[in-house]
Amino acid sequence: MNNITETQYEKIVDSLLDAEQNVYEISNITEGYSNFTKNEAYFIQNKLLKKRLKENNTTKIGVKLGLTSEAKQQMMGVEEPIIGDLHADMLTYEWDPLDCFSLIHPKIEPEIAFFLHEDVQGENITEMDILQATKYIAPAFEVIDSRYQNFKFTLADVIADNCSSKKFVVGSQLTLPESIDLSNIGVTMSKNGKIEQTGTSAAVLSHPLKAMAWAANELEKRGKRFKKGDIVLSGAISEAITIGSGDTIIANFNKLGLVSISCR
Ligand code: OOG
Ligand code: MG
Repeated sequence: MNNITETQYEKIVDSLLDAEQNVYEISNITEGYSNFTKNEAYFIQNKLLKKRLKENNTTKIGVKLGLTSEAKQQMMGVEEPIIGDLHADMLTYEWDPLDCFSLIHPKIEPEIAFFLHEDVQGENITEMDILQATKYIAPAFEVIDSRYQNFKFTLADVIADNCSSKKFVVGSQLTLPESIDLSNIGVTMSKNGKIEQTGTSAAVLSHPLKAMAWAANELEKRGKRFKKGDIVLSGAISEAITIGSGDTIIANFNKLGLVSISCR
């Protein structure tokens, strides 16, 4: 334990929020505080989210899972995913170009979004429980924009930074979750007409519903939960790609349709 004082926690939160708001990179928090635990990281994340809601005058509209793909976990040397919140001011629309000048070093990744029409609560939440609570699924993009230098961080750093979340876009085609096999949805992601990444939903903890059930149980342990009305991003299906001004990115999901965004 680092025995971080209340004042130090506040300084950390302020530095993360200021980096996001004023678009610059900061050093990893773990450089100043070694042996930073996962619990301390979620404690900072909670404080950051509370302050962000207030300063940006926004609301929580969902949850994001991260590092659900084995490839990403291996890269980070971790064995479990991470969870953050989505705020209303992070939602952007396909027809509204993304302002890349307000972003630090953005990357984009394809994900399956879940729209929940019931709270998910209780012990040992199953994939079936998630399916029941899901009204629709849709193709989505997450724009991640780590506040850390060169997009480099430890697990504790990225959790504290609300898991690099910045923006997200949901495609307009909605699908009933029970109408398709979610275990193997192929995705191709192109930038300016050239395919840059391909993947399958099997990369998301072998099945997105498994990732969702894991997250619901993990949230429960920390006094949070999936709520009726939440949009949940279930984790990247392929590696993220760098985006910048002038780029148009399209992801084509087998059976689920398309999602696209342009950057100005
Ligand atoms: C961490 C966030 C990862 C995902 O879907 O795997 C994430 C990062 O790579 O910056 O959002
Ligand atoms: Mg993501």
